[in-house]
Amino acid sequence: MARLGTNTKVNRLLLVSNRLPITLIPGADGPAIERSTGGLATALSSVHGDGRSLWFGWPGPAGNDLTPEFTALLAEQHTVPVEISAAEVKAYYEGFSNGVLWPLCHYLLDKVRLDAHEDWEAYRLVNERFAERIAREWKPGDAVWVHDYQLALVPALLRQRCPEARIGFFLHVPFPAPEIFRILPWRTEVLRGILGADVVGFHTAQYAFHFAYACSQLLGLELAGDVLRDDGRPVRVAAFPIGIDAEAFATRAASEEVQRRAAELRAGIPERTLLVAVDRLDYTKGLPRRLLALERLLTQRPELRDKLHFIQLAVPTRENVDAYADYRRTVNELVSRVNGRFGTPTRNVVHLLHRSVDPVELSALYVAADVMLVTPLRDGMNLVAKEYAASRIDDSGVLVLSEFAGAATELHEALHVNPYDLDALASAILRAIEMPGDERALRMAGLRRSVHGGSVHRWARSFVTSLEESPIPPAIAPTRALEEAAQALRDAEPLVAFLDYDGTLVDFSTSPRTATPDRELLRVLERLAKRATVHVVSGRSRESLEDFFGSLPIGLHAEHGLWSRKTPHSPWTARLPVPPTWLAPLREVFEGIVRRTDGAFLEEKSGALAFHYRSTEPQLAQRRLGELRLALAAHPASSEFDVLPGARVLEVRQRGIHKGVVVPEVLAALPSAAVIAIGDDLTDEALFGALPERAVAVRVGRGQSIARFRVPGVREVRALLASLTETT
Ligand code: ADQ
Repeated sequence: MARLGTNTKVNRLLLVSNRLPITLIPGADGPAIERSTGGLATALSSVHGDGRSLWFGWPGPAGNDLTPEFTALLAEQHTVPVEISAAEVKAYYEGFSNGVLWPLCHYLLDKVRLDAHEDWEAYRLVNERFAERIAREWKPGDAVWVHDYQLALVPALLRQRCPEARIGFFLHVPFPAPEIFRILPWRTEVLRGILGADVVGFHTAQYAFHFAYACSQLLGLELAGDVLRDDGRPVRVAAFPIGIDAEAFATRAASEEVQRRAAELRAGIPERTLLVAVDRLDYTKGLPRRLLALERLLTQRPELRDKLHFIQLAVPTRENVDAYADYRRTVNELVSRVNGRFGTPTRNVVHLLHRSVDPVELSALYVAADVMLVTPLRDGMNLVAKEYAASRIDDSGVLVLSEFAGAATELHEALHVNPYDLDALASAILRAIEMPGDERALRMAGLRRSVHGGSVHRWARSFVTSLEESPIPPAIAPTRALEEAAQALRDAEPLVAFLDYDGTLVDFSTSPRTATPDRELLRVLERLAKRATVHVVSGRSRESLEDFFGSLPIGLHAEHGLWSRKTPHSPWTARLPVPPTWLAPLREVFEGIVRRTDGAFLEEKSGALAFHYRSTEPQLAQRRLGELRLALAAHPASSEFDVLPGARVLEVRQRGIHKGVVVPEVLAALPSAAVIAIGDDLTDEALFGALPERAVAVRVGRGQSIARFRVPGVREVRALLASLTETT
């Protein structure tokens, strides 16, 4: 696949975005299409258009009622329409995507609509429709690349339908700090949605870190290098900063037409310094503060009023969202205020052009501008900053750039500024105006090097390469072999079942206290106990297990086998003396560390201590873990306990205690019994390891395991257990 790199493991690339790069236009002379020249269309042009890719998205209102002519046009462009009704545009796009996720990702909390349950429903439904359409088209070997916040649920919804698909997700907006993201009532669903992907890309390493931290804090996942493990499946989380087609901007800037237009523009404002800003009229782009800073500068330096000319190009956007209409009013009022104070009868200082311009006009503005003001309050990347730099082919011009734009992490030679600090912003504008020519040239040369180095084509290819290199997730649907093994067990006599509890018989819940067995589970176990010897082997305390299963005729083993109660009403017995002598002194060590670790807590069992840190900031957690490990290694009784890392927990347990200790004891009384064992995490591997050769070991989920069989989740475990009690 030439345009997708040299790797031929990927067959086709399925691109997915809210809008298609074309809009269908019904007309009196027949149907037509309008091609989008927007950022995403340009960005993906290097991987779309050679016939080996398909693009899924909404082609505009005409796509909801396709004529045969439109269908043919769409197919010709290698696009697949996904219809979105007018009501859904309101709820899914304007209400949830742009009314909730957009302001949240840009840290503008006062604009987030939290009472958006109906809009969330529409968001979920439209995401399902996308997943459905893609699944219908997906074939083994195809890779899928989903774009942006409107479609955050698609990766997981698609993974349910096509477990073996390679799926990538790219977020074009910032991923906010976890403390901000946590506000979202649907935070878990959104994270889980994105985690359906194999590769998750962001513009900066900081956004990637925020995402990984949110997954750790809210879902208990751990980052190793740049990989998060979700149920054993690796999810690569990395920065892929988007670029522009710098060559194309440079060539257009040099063209005669652009040079002429730029010269005309300059001729109209002789002797003046031209300041330019180009934005969508979006409240994240910081237009009001830019105008306020200009007002402050002109107040401090009134002589500049005859020397400055500011063109603010603002493309109308999302005009049906309330916050945008208010914003437009604010901007208009500020422009009038500044012009009212500093304009002259013949000339205004600020010129607000409320429209989109064609590429030649845009390039002419870039070429003519002495100073470019890119001062968003928050921006995923910001392409305007890069386009300006690429257009300054004579190394002139100054870029004033917000430190809250992703582009600031790459464009070091710009004048970085905090747009919330009006004095700093006013000083940065002044410094740009007065910057000596040699400093301008030095800085601009650096900026141009940087934008030519990271082209948009390289961006698209590096993401696709990363996707191609991701391993194909193994299928974990119950197999025929497992069905046959279960069939054999159904007829076997006697039968012994060793069962883990959390993650195996019940789903994990955020609080261990709420993961109680439901009626269906109790019924399944009760029936199973009539035809098999059942043992629940868990890391939980005796009290919890007694509480859950005390009335059932089954064996219970608590704290990973330290305690056992083989039949109901018999006493619990411990395998080793409890509490161990090291428990009290180590508790003090643990408590000392927990006190200094926000979000961490200590769990104490009769023969074990556990340091839980899932709500702790990851770097702090790593530091404290280091301290704890050192203290444990140096402890005089260190040969009497094992240190066991788990999912965001470090446990210290009596040496020699693990789930496997239960197996020989139970089987001593039933040496030739058929055996089944089911578990979902690392501690269950010890159980599997102690089983006789003939046993049927079943791992829940995708994690590494020595078990011969797998099932995807709790539902399938229960079905498997129920099937063992069916009479043939
Ligand atoms: P946007 O928020 O749209 O993109 P930006 O990156 O600046 O922001 O891209 C805007 C594009 O529109 C630029 O290519 C620019 O040339 C063009 N444009 C703006 N005003 C125009 C006008 N008046 N006339 C013509 N063209 C105009 C989102 C994220 C960004 C991220 C991009 C890409 O919000 O942070 O950089 O996606 O990932």
